Amino acid sequence: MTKRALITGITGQDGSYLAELLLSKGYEVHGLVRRSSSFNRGRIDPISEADPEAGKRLHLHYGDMTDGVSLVNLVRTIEPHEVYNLAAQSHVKVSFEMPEYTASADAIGTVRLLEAIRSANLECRFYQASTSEMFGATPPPQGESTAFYPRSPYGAAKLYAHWVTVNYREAYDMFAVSGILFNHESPRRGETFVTRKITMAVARIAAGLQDELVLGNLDAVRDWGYAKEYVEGMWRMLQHDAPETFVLGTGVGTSVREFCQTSFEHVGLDWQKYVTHDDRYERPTEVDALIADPSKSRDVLGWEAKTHATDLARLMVDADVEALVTER
Ligand code: NAP
Ligand code: G4F
Repeated sequence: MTKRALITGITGQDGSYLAELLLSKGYEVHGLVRRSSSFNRGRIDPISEADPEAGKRLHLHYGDMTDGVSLVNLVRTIEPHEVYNLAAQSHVKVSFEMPEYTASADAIGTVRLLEAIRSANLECRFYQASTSEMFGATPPPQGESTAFYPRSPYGAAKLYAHWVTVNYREAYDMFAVSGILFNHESPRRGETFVTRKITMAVARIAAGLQDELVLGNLDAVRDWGYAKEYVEGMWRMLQHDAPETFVLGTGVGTSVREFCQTSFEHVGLDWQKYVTHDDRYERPTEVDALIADPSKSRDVLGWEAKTHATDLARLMVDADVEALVTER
């Protein structure tokens, strides 16, 4: 039997890697896409171009996490065996500027989707893209039983989504899984997240196209892993024999400053000559340090991060250097 999966957020970093993974496993993949006045399929169009046969099993549908009717109709039409809820307003700083929209898309959007599945009476496994931002001010290491203390409207919205996922698991016996993922990056990372902002700037500075990189807090510590590896962890969570909550991370903390240093050094440059500071990139409340305790995922799912921050920075710089060469 061909398994059908529905991915919300398929046009994003994780959605595109997950779609590739599921197609490579023989799934029929359905993706929810938002209507946009400009092109927003740059991460997924190459999937069908690279493998037209797999592309025939990839289907895109318009919808929005803020529009419950579109979710109900989609779930009833597709009757998916697995739903991966990756769609979100995922930028922490932006969530301070758009708290209400962030809550609607990230928190209420999740319960809209869970209700769409429940009301359709489907035997369907559900994955919720939860985040280490939910730990916020609680010091590391952070694992499945660490107390939550979100520090942004994004973190608070995701915490609601996490708890409503756990509640639907307990109240309705749904196979609803919450994957609490620490930061994961890649050459497909959005350009306003700090790692990609740094690696793109490094490539441009090395090519003589830019002379400065303006950043905010350099002291923040994050547990940065490689997104391509993390989508395998999401899939494993839904293949496990019981619905649970799992943390994915590398277990290694790296500061923004260190990530900068590694990225600039990779092209033979001294970061201190190029990086300047502007308060506009600071947040009203910051999350100082996120470092995972990923032992449950290792022991139960056999999942382990292979790529850590140093190699990740180098592979992202290489990709951005290469992209500039191709562009020119
Ligand atoms: P991303 O690149 O920002 O992708 C977000 C996706 O959500 C995009 O496809 C976006 O569509 C879609 N989206 C946003 N608002 C929507 C709405 N109202 N209705 C429908 N779709 C909407 O995020 P990501 O890095 O791949 O992360 C995937 C998920 O994991 C997110 O939920 C994020 O919060 C969570 N997460 C990420 C990390 C990380 O480090 N990357 C860590 C923990 C958790 P457009 O392309 O049209 O904008
Ligand atoms: O790259 P960031 O914007 O990622 P952040 O806030 O950790 O959130 C990401 O990871 C979460 C998982 O923990 C996800 F849930 C979330 O969706 C997103 O993917 O910022 C990382 C750190 C922050 O401390 C920030 O203050 O970098 C600091 N930073 C310093 N200068 C900057 C900048 N961040 C951004 N985006 N831009 C700067 O110029």
